[in-house]
Amino acid sequence: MRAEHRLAAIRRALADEGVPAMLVTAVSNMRYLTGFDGVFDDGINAACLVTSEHARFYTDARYSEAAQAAAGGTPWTVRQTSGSMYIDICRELQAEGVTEIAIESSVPYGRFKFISEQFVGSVRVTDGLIEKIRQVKEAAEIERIQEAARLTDAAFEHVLGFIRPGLTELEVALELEIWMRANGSEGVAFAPIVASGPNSSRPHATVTGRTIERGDFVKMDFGACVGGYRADMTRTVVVGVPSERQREVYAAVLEANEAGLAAVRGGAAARDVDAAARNVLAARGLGDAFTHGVGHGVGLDIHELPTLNAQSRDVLRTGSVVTVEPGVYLEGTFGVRIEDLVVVEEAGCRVLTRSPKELIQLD
Ligand SMILES: [Mn+2]
Repeated sequence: MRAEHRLAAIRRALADEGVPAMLVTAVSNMRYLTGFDGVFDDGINAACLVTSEHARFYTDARYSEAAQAAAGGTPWTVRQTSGSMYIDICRELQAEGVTEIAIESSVPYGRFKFISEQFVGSVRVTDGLIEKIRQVKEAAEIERIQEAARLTDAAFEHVLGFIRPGLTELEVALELEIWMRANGSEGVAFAPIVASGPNSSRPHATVTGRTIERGDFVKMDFGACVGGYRADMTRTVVVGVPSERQREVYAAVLEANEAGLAAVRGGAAARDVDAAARNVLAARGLGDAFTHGVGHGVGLDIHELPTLNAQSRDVLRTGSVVTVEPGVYLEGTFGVRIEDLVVVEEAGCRVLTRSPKELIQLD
C-alpha cells in the first residue's frame, strides 16, 4: 500500500517536471520509495528506477534475497546485477526507448559522469523531488518516530540517574547509546552529543574525555531509531547548584523553546517559528548567542525538510515532524539548548518529546 502511494506521488512529480524516468540512489530516498524493511544499510549497492510503467530495484547478490522478500506484494521488481549496475540500467532504458532521465543532485560527480557517458539520451539533475514528498509523513511513519521519541525520553530518564561528577563525557555518551540499543533502538539516530562545562558552548561539540565537575552544565543531544525513523532531543542539566547566570540563561532558552513551539502550525512560515524563538533571546541581549536555525525536519534522515531558520522559504505542512531547538552559546563559559520533536498539526503541534524541561539539578 505505502509503496503504491509513494510511487504515485513520485510519478506525479516526474510528470510535473516533464521527465519520463528517474534513477534514485540516495539510501533514504530508496528506502522511502520502496518501503522495504530489513534491506538497507549504509553501504548498500542499489538503485531504484521509476518510469510511468516500471518500478525496478537493482542490487547485487549480497542484498537480493532480502530485497526479493521485501518486494513481495509490492509493485517493485528486483533485478540482481553482477557487473556494473549503471550499465545494466542504461541498456534496459535504451531498449525501452527512454531518452531522458532524472537523477538526484546528491549523486557524486564521478557517478554522474559515468551515467552521462553510458546513457544514450539526456541526464537531468533534480533537487529535492523525493525529499519534498517525504516531508509530509504518513500515520505509520509518525508512529515509528513517536516510538523512537519514547525510547529517547526513557534513555534520558535513565541517564539522569547515571551522571555524577567524576564521569567523563565519553562515559555518559556510551551509557546513552548502550541503553537505547539494549531497549530497542536500531543503532542510534546519530552519534550522541554530551558536552560538559565550557565544552557546552559548542553547539555540535565532539564528545571528549573531559571529566564532569560540580557546577557544570551537561548538554545532551541524542536520539533513538525505530523502523528506520529517527528521534532528536536535547536537554541541558546542571550538576550541583547553578549560578545566577546559568539560571537566567536557562530560563531564557526555555522561554524561547516555548515561543517557538507556540508558533508551529500547518501553513506557518518556517522563518516565523525561528523568529518567535529568536525574538525572546534578542530581548534578553542573547540574540547573537543563538547561532543556528531553530529547527529541521526529522524522519528517515536526522536532518531533512523543512528547514527552520531565518532565511528559510519553507512553509510548515500538516504532518511534518520538526524540531524546535533554540540555544545560547557563550564561548568559553557554557551553552544551553532545549530541543523538542513535534508533529505539525493544522492548528498547532503535538509535542512528541515528553522529558521535563525545568532545570534539573543533579548531585
Ligand atoms: Mn536537532
